[in-house]
Amino acid sequence: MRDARDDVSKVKAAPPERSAPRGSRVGTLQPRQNAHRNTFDLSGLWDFQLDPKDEGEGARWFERLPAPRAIAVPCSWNELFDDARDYVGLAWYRTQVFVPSSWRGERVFLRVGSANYACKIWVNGELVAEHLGGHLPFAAEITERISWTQPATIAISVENKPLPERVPAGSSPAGGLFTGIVGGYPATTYDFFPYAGLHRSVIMFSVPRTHIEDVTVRTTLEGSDGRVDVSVLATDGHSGAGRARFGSIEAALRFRDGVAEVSLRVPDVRPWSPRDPHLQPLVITLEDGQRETDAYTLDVGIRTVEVRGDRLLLNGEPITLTGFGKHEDFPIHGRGFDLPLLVRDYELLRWVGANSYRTSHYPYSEEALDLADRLGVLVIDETPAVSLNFADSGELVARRLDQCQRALDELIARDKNHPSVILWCVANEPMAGGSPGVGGAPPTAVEEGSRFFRVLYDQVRARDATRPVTLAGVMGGPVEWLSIFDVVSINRYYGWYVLGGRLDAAQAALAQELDSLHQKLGKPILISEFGTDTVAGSHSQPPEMWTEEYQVEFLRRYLDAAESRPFVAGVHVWNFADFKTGQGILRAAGLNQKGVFTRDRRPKMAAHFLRSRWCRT
Ligand code: BDP
Repeated sequence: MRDARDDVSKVKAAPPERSAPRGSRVGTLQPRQNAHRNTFDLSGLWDFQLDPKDEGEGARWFERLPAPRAIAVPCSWNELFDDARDYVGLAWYRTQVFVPSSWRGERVFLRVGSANYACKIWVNGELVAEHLGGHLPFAAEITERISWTQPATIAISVENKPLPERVPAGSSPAGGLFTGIVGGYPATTYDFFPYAGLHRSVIMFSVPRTHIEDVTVRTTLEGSDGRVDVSVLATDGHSGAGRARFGSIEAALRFRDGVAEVSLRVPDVRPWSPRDPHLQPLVITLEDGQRETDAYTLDVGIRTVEVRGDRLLLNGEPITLTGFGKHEDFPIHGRGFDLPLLVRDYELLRWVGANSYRTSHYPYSEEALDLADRLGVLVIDETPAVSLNFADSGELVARRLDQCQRALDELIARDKNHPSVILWCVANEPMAGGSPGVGGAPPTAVEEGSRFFRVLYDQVRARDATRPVTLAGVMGGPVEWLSIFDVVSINRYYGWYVLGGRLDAAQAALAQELDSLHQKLGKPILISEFGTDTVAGSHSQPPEMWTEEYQVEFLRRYLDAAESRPFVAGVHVWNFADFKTGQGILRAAGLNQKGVFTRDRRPKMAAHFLRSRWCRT
């Protein structure tokens, strides 16, 4: 047997990984096309080459790839080429493109929506950006790198090594739930396929020299009025004027050191809610004398979210979440951005009567949140921190904390203005030891985890005090960690991983745990995961595990237990659709089959059952 300590000592020797400096706002705002700004989506066929010997940088592959093949961007590389499916290492993307000549005189940026995991960008042979972590955007200014008479050569390297110090950790010396047994190969610490590549669009965009760099909107309700607090950050310490326009309400902005703040009162407000997802454009402009020099428009929904006692309130009224944990996952595309799938998924959420979902286990695309805003779907926005293990060395834990903090900053910066985002979720199923509830955890692991999550909780509240915060806890995990958060989210599998086949006993165990958690913590509880693997088309009477009947009966028990307890703020079935995992003896055909829809979105019996329960009102 290999000694886990070997891995830890290797980590100690490695230099810390680099990424963009924390706090950088470049590329935070979603690029827009308007009278002052331009966008140029570079989606399409790019050159691509795997670099298993890590020779590309030395051999200047950022100029020319020696033996490229064509790849689709955006897309995971894994299901496009047989030799890339389980590939671990570095891979290169390259394209050439003319920057539109009408952009001369503007500032030009390149923005990558999501590159999983470590990424470097070169423009015309110069390294312009480095970033760590999939799922969140980053950008680099390339104005000075452009030759207006030649096409720009853009090269992007993406590397996906399952290193233990990353988040999510590709491997964990202490082991964990999904190491070995569940998702055997490729080995991961989590239960989904480790897709890699350029997962979202690469966009070139231009903005005026002095421009709006960030906008933060906070909304409140005061009687029948709404209030929209707007904070605008402009570049270069701008100290001129601007304007905020929201319907018929207009206010002047006076910038000092690049910052302007204004509070807009909206009489007879029409609050944003799932029933009435009312959005209205907020237009921010910069002015130079009478001339408008930049503009940025944001759709704003006025609403409040808060926890009071053991209730979760939306616009001051208790809300019960119905919905799912999801994945960004589809055949061929893998985790690559898929707009038709996104639209279809929202249609199915509406059909089944779901009002919400969690972005398990990483941030989803910006378009997913734009659509949620428009359709009135409530989103629990989760970071990539899945399966943190506090039995690993202090050194590893410290390095993961750094990654978690970066990801949280980037996530909140990106998503803070979406009315659909009602809760931040800082982690999924952290563990104090190899297997939850089995013991063997170092005595300090729970304490260390508490310190870790306190830091993350405080960080979220410092960045955004308008939304409650949660953590999705594993079965048997420490209650101390749950107690730090505003909403107690629990993933529970009574009737599947434990008490399999014994649904009465499972329901009793769930009820008992819900009541005791409520008594201990007095906070709203969300059942953030519960589900059974179900082979579509497999039936039995009486219900047996893996059949469609069993999935229905299992879900019925959980819904009944939740509905009779007003402190249960919601139920999120695991999972919306079947999704790809590694290969292993618990994942037939390399799929987690807990979906109520199949991977290609055909309803199982459970989808009809949920519809009958959730569409009653
Ligand atoms: C939970 C995890 C989730 C898994 C699920 C399962 O949060 O990622 O896919 O269980 O086992 O432990 O199906």
